[in-house]
Amino acid sequence: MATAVYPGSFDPITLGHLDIIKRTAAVFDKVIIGVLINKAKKPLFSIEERVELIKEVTKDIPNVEIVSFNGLLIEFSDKMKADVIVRGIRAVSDFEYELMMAQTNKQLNPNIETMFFATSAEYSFVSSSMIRELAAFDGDITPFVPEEVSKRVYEKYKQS
Ligand code: COD
Repeated sequence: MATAVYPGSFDPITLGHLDIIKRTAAVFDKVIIGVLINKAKKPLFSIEERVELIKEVTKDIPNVEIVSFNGLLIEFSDKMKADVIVRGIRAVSDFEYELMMAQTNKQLNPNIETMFFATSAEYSFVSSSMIRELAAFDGDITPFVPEEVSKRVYEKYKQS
């Protein structure tokens, strides 16, 4: 049984993330979505809110599990008994950081491979930071995130 960890901040989850999750779930027996707790800057959504949103938008994918984590990704992946860490690549600009991370993680634990999924063309420019910025200025984020997520993002900015 092959298990993949798909880690990220998911602040918030976008259709780009969801596309990678669906494609990973089609290849691996089990996908653990690892949601990072400790971020240097304050996230828009708390860890509980991010996990809840991911649960909601992945509820129809049976082999997905959502787990929050703190500390090193490679240690979390080992604890989850993962075979592979999955990352999405949108552009060459993603590649340098991803390569460094993959090589560091391989050095720390040679038993866990990193695999890259190329973004689907329609989501190649979609990122959580772009969603937050658009929403902060009341731009239309509905083409880029699941409906439940767009509602929650707009609510957040109305509250602040
Ligand atoms: N299309 C395809 N892929 C996408 C898209 C899109 N539109 N948007 C995002 N993705 C991919 C990203 O490339 C990434 O692979 C993944 O989805 C998650 O993205 P984010 O932005 O939510 O999350 P990141 O990249 O900020 O997550 C970083 C980690 C939490 C994985 C990282 O900081 C980490 O592992 N931290 C723990 C400490 C650690 O171990 N550090 C690494 C030491 S080498």
